[in-house]
Amino acid sequence: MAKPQILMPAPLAPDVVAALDERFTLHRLWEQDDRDAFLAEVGPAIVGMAATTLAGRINAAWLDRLPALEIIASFGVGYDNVDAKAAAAQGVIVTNTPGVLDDEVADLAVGLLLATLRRIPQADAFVRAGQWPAGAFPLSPTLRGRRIGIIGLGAIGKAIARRLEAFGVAIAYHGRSRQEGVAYRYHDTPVALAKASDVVIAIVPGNSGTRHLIDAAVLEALGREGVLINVARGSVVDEAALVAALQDGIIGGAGLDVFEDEPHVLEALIAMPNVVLLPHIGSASVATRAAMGRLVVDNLVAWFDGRPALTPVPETAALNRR
Ligand code: NAP
Ligand code: 8YV
Repeated sequence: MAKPQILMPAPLAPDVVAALDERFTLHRLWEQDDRDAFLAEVGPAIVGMAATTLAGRINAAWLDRLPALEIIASFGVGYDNVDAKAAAAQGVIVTNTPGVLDDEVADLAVGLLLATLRRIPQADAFVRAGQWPAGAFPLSPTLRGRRIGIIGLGAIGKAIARRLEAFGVAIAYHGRSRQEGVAYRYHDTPVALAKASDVVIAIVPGNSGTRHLIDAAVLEALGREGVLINVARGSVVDEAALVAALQDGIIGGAGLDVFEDEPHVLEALIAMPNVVLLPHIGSASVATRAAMGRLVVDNLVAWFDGRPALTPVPETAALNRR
């Protein structure tokens, strides 16, 4: 029997490519000189896709070129790189990679928080620049006594909160609704949470409902000593308002793993001494990226073995029947 034909628009890790090569006929779009001509030729036979954020957004225009498509297996728990509603409308299942990266991203979020408050990267640069013999590194702000507000108390938000409990800090949260059985204090708006917090950590999905959820008003409410940590998506924070708030002393600092125009970071942010900048590495350990890659493969294998996909996104869950 002919193997199902899978399209990979942009490269995933070599072990993912190898696993898909073994089980499917894999088309590597990024290797094609004339991608339009290639898609016109193989598009009608494609039944599955292995997607990453590197491929740009998989939208209705993509779906039109792949009329036999059944499933898009996306690499990452956030799936803002795929128009899941358009996929659902065309009967295409979308899967993501939840569950296998929660602890890794939560570790990074806590590390970024400490790095931002205690100025760890700046202290490292100070030693390397040979400045220590000339005098001590300036004293930093502290995590002690801080109230932490988490925007998005989902799987990763809860993993962050569990870690922060061990640091002895007060924790509160905001989401669209209060969660049953959660002991942390709930605030029904981001502004109310920011007012009651000294640090705000964003860990919501990026979508039209969360775009610029953290705006000038939230930053104003966070206050002069306040710190923003964004490990969610760049679109969640109004970056222009953030730059203004940092420049004008409206908040005290920020730790950012994600940006509005990745991989481009505003020069204004790069120039600021009270900001720690990371290149979207929340899940980026060898082990966790491998687990995410395996889940991409496992979703495709399950579906083409005639079983339901393992981790469909909510928008397409109703289609996941075999
Ligand atoms: P999740 O379990 O689905 O949790 C998402 C949380 O966000 C839920 O608690 C949800 O609560 C809340 N939320 C959703 N829409 C909201 C809105 N409009 N306003 C306020 N809260 C809202 O997702 P997760 O696995 O924790 O991942 C969260 C996101 O983190 C991903 O989608 C991705 O964008 C980002 N992420 C980043 C990295 C990185 O490398 N930096 C790595 C992994 C994930 P309610 O439903 O109660 O509102
Ligand atoms: C990935 C992420 O780096 O899972 C997510 O939502 O942001 C990260 O784990 C990213 O999706 C890979 O492209």
